[in-house]
Amino acid sequence: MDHEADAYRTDLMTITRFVLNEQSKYPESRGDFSILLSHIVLGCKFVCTAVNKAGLAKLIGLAGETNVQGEEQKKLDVLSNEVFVKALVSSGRTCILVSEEDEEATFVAPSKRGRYCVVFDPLDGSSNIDCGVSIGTIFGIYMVKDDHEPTLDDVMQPGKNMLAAGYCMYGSSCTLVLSTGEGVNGFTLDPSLGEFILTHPNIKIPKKGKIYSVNEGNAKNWDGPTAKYVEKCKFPKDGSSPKSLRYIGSMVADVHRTLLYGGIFLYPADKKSPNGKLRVLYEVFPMSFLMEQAGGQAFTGKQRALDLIPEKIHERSPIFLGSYDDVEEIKALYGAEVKGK
Ligand code: FDP
Repeated sequence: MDHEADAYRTDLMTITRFVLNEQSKYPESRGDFSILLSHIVLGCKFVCTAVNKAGLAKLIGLAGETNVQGEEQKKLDVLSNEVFVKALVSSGRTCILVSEEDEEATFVAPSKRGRYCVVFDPLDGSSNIDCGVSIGTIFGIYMVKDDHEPTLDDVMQPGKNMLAAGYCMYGSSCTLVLSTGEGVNGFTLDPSLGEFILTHPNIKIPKKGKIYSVNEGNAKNWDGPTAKYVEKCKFPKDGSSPKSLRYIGSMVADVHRTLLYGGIFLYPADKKSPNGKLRVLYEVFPMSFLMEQAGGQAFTGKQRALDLIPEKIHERSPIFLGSYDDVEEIKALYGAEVKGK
């Protein structure tokens, strides 16, 4: 890469410009989606700043869990949730919000209501906050079915009905990855401009990867196909090299690496958690949507992940997602088990 030329680049494709360009392809569009997205972007910028300051804020808070103004410090995930809920409601473009942090869905008051439903995890991987590991926000966007009073059915739709999905990773840089159903694009926050700039256009996941990513501490409780698959990754019998293991334990970071480098990310079912750990609406669906849009696959152990129809807003599902060929292998192992029964 020509870093010097890069530093003087003058034609910057910001996320706003990118989305407006996309919008201009649809003359009938009223710009509602662009407005909604600008509110999501604002939430991401706020959380990015808060995450960057978290270590410092904690040090200040050590004097007695209160900040300099004498107010009690809010936990970062609670704070992030408040920021996103307020930004989304004030956009005037949403009608139902489902957040990982809130037990019940939020129905937006009629005076501020729009046509979009947003499902999100404001700060995923939050058990990693205190040690400075990358964490992120994940979101998916649906549109209400018809002109009717919004109900929970509007969000209990299969992931394939999402209009858009994305995540923002708060890591060594702040990266927002977005798909509106026409490929996947990545934007990096330029802190001096306060703008997300297109840095990863048209992301395609390698067809096959060299990395597997799973919490192997759960291996004792895995089912046959998952155990066989991981064994194959470590001791391939076809003469290929073993895969490397990388597991951060923060979904956004593990999925981001998988998207860029290829390979497979697994959070399978096990004897203790028959539905796995990850949540369908705001973890499994958005990440599966992005994987498919990048040319990969996402599978639950039984079906294409995006075909699942959730019955509860915080439902969980096992998930295997990543490079097309790697997911094919795990599908074959589950398929063979079904045939053998
Ligand atoms: P966390 O518990 O830190 O919030 O679903 C949340 C999640 O992190 C994911 O981000 C991550 O992939 C997964 O849980 C990690 O779970 P394990 O600790 O069981 O591996």
